[in-house]
Amino acid sequence: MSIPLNPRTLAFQLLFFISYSVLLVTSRTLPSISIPDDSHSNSNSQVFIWPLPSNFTFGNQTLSINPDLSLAVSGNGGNSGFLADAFDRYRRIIFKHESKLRRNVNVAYDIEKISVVVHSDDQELKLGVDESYSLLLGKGNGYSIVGEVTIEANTVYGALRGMETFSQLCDFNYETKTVQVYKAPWYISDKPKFVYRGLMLDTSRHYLPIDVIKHVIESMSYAKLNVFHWHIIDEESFPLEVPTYPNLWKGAYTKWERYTVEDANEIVSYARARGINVMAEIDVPGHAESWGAGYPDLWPSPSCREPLDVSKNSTFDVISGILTDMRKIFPFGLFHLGGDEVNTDCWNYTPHVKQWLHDHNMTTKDAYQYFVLRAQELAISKGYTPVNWEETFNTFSDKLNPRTVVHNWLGPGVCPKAVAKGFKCIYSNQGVWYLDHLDIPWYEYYNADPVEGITDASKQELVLGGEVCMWSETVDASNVQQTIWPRAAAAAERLWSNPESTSVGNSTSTVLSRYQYFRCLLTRRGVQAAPATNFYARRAPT
Ligand code: CP6
Repeated sequence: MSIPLNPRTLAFQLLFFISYSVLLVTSRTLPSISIPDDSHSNSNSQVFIWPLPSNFTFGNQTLSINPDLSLAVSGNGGNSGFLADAFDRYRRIIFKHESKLRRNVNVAYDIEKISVVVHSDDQELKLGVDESYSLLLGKGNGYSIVGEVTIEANTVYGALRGMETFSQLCDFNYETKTVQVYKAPWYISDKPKFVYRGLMLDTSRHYLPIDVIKHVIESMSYAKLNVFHWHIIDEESFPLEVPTYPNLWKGAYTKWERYTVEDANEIVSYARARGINVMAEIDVPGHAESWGAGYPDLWPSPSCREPLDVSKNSTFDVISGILTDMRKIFPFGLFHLGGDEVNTDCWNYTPHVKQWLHDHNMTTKDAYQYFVLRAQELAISKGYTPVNWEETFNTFSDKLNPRTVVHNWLGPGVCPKAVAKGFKCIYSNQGVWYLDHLDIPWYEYYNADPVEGITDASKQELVLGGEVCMWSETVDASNVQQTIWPRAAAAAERLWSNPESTSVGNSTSTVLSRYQYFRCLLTRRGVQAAPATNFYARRAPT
């Protein structure tokens, strides 16, 4: 045995000594750990885990996994079906080749069991929930309990991320007909860079069936994204059932293209099982024409159908009723109130609104601010933290509720300004993270920096993370997945790993081949991800 001289490696391995001591408390006697001669740390050798873990070492063993791999959960957080369900999903992924597997009773497998240790029994999913985990996978020699892979996490959500990583290490070997892990032993200690790693989906321009939404959410979990921003409603259609105002979904395209409350509940619990928060959006006062199909009074007039009528209290009663209903469906702390692209011109041309503006001594800009702030107060009164598109900040920043999360989209500039004023910010610069812009190549997604232009560390912390946006004017069930993937994955690695290198174009970079590998992983898992680039994928790595 020899100890590598690299101090960083050494520190990391010490870390594992410590986590081993913790493990000792919860499990049985462990052999004393020894450091392999052949371990590599973040070295130039290719590592096909996406997004890349923050810390890892690996070796050069190939280990086989028993197709009847068993799960043992322990720790305070081990007493629920949550991880058993997750493991069942991952089992289906890892042993997808079940029918081709060679099951031989005489074969001894290297890895028989997955042990998951979860320290906290708090299963509340919220922004900033601890998603860190460590993963040990090896055989004998003190790498791990013999014949086990161990995942240790503070929360079930960290354990989920660890299971995802484990599933990415597993590979079906077509010669031996077994599932194998290459480059063992693995020591991984991982945590996300940003707490908010989102994907927005618009279900107003084109309706998306529940199963398609679920498939998008499932695929998000492969890239460790954790916020599904559901832009449910827009000017074109109002597909959601709102019990308090049952005519609102008359604004749906057809009676079939609608989401019931049960559908929405199902989306939320499906996402939660994958560690994904659902942030709903009710975009006001612009982008809301469809509301008037059921309640025409919300329109200032038949010829002025948006922004919503600012002059009537009943407009805010409807918003309040919607938010009360939403609170029962969407437990996530953030709620998106839109506020983007508001053209107030026709308020001025509508006599009763013009009169109201005059009576209140307001310009249309004042009224826009009044509308947004009143909607924010309603959201806050229901227990939500409001999120608004950046125009609200750009137009009246000093007046926004200080709890507002500013959602960037119009280029790179707003987060530095927002955090300088103490606001939290989400980065979605349309120049690099708008998925409907088909001409943005993957490396622009990869190279984007949510904290660009912010040098002060305490200000950088106000950038919660970022989100890629899938507006659906040109996508529906037929092409949504291949428009999202694989480019959303490039942003996902930026948000999870935030690798120092942004030079994906240079010849020593391993990012492109890792990216292509992840794209293939998506397609193997049934996600219709588009080809990564305009040339062919390289030969599969071994
Ligand atoms: N819908 C809503 C949209 C867009 C926005 N809000 C949008 C604007 C410009 C581009 C893409 C999408 N379609 N409600 C902006 C936040 Cl290029």
